[in-house]
Amino acid sequence: MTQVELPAYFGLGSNLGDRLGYLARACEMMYNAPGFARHAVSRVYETEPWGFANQPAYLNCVVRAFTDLDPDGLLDLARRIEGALGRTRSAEDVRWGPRTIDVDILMVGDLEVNRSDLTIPHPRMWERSFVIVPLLDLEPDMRAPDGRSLHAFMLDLPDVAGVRPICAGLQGVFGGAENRLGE
Ligand code: A4P
Ligand code: MG
Repeated sequence: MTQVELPAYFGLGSNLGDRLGYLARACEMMYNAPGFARHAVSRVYETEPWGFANQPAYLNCVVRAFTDLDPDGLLDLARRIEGALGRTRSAEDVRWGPRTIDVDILMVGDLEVNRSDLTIPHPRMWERSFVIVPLLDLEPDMRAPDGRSLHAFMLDLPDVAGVRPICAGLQGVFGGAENRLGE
């Protein structure tokens, strides 16, 4: 059976250590992972912390890649990247607290997943300027769930002024070439 390739969007965030280096290494791992093709990445933004204010500023970006992986394959990749880049989890962790790298699966085509360990689309993505602003770099024609253009939707987000582009640099990690599925 031929697998259908869907566009998958990942939100990457880092607010500890070499933040740009962690984002670049996460992109590199996505580029080298089997089952993905045609990677693209937004600009990198410095963003005010969301959810838990008393922590350093984040760098955020959004990656799009076409994939034939199923939701478990995507979650496994996200966890492998977090593990490889020194993300630790413990019972004392503050919710929405600091981390070397966070990999959230935002959307995968029109797929809907509602499980205890995985929700797609990511349930909080539409509240977050640090997701919507970079997503707009990749998908200027996308519509928000309320039918408005993503641009109009973004302008009404309360903390949009706290999201500032710092560089356009990470597309180079993808070599400018297409990475074919399964190769
Ligand atoms: N999980 C369920 N659905 C998903 C999904 N769509 N993608 C489960 C990825 N994981 C998903 O994740 C805990 C578990 O959620 C995963 O193991 C997986 O089984 P987590 O990263 O500890 O996140 P969380 O506590 O569930 O919350 P949430 O809402 O995902 O928080 P974030 O996004 O991880 O929050 N401020 C700025 N400016 N920029 C940021 O990047 N990030 C956070 C972290 C807080 N504030 C921020 C930022
Ligand atoms: Mg997360």
